[in-house]
Amino acid sequence: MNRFLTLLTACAMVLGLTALFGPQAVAAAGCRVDHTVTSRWQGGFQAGVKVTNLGEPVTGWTLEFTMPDPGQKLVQGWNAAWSQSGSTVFAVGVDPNRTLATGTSADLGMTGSFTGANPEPTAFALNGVACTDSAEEPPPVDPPAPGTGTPVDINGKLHVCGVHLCNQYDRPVQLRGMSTHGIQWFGKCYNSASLDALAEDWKADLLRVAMYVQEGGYETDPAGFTGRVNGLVDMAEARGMYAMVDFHILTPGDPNHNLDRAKTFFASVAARNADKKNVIYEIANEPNGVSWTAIKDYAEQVIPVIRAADPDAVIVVGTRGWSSLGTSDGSDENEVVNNPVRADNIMYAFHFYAASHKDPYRATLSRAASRLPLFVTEFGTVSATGGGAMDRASTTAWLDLLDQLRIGYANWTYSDADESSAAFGPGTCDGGDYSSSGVLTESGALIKNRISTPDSFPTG
Ligand code: IDC
Repeated sequence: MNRFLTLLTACAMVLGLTALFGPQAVAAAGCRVDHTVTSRWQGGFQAGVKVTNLGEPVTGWTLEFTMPDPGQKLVQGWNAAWSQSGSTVFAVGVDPNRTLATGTSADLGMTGSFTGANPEPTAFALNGVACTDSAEEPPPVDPPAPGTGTPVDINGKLHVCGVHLCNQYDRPVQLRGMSTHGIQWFGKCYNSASLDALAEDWKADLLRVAMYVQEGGYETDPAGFTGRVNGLVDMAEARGMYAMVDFHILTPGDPNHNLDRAKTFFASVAARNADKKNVIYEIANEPNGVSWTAIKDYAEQVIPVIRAADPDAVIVVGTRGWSSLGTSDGSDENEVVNNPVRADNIMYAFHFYAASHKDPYRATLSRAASRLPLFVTEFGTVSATGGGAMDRASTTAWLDLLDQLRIGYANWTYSDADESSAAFGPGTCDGGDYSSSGVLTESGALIKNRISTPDSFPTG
């Protein structure tokens, strides 16, 4: 090859690398990868890959790795832009993972086909620098027990100030966390290991405890369910998280059907937990097929029962049309603005499922946010059935809006239910691992990414 051709080849290589890594990419000084094949089926597999940047911040980074079996093919990847060339797979960081600050991670996942015996990827490199592979390391030691610096330590007892939830410094805070699934079905998912993961890996501020009243819930064993809720309040408290006690009415949708049960339940739970700083009461999950005046009437009977035992806890009231502020019934926030519940220190619930509820619902929330204290006590990234495809664009639009308005939220669900709204793949709760990226679903990875970012709670 003459000198000109050699020079041309060298230029082409540099241009090719620039195209691959992007002009802003900086070589990472170190990285670590945790990967798990979460499921396998005939000829196919799903894997989670969590990459942690241990070096300088990188923007527009590329993670590459080898698929050792020549028959392997990338089918689909998420939380990055994925491609394959020969046996090498590339994942390029895109928003919200485009920049990886030092010490932060991106939870990626993929499905692939394979023909050989072993679909485990190997030889990971971030921007060309080899990563340590957790599969080849001894297991990590337990993180230190949480002490100061937890959400409850920093914020203390909460109260409503104007349209915001405020902390002990009278400054607005946004709590971000997860909802359990129905504790009558998924109790196995709420244990020391899973709550450690929620507090330490997810950095959640909040655990919402969904206690269904019907469907095998509270009405079948009032004392047993009251005890289980109290146990979860204590487990959240031990980890510095707020606990939202959700009286999960759903079918029938008129909360007055359960009025006596609500009074009995809340009298007991509020008396027992009155001295705690971390409890928020949610008195009616999703009223439906019922007027706002009937919901308000229920609230004005239940709230005094809670206040008698625990005078200063924040209470959240469900709203008409499955807690849509009436939107799903063709109404809007004005029915509440014009006829609010007569009580102090209360908020109103707003729920959405991102694939079903879009602009008209975002418009309601945006208007209502300057008139009413709101808490998104439940939302899903998927359709209102709890299943179907995740809607990433709509979820992102919603969460950006909630961040901007400083409205707190809890995602449905921190569970391994066999439905796309669940954060963990089926079977996760039968084992003890809630931390590997491989145990997360597509929804779980997206939500964990969002809520594990620093809170920056105001303290002055
Ligand atoms: C769904 C669960 C599903 C269960 C069903 C009936 O995901 O496993 O079979 O309830 O109990 C809500 C409700 C919440 C729903 C969820 C998804 O608050 O209970 O959970 N959803 O349908 N409102 C809108 C959606």
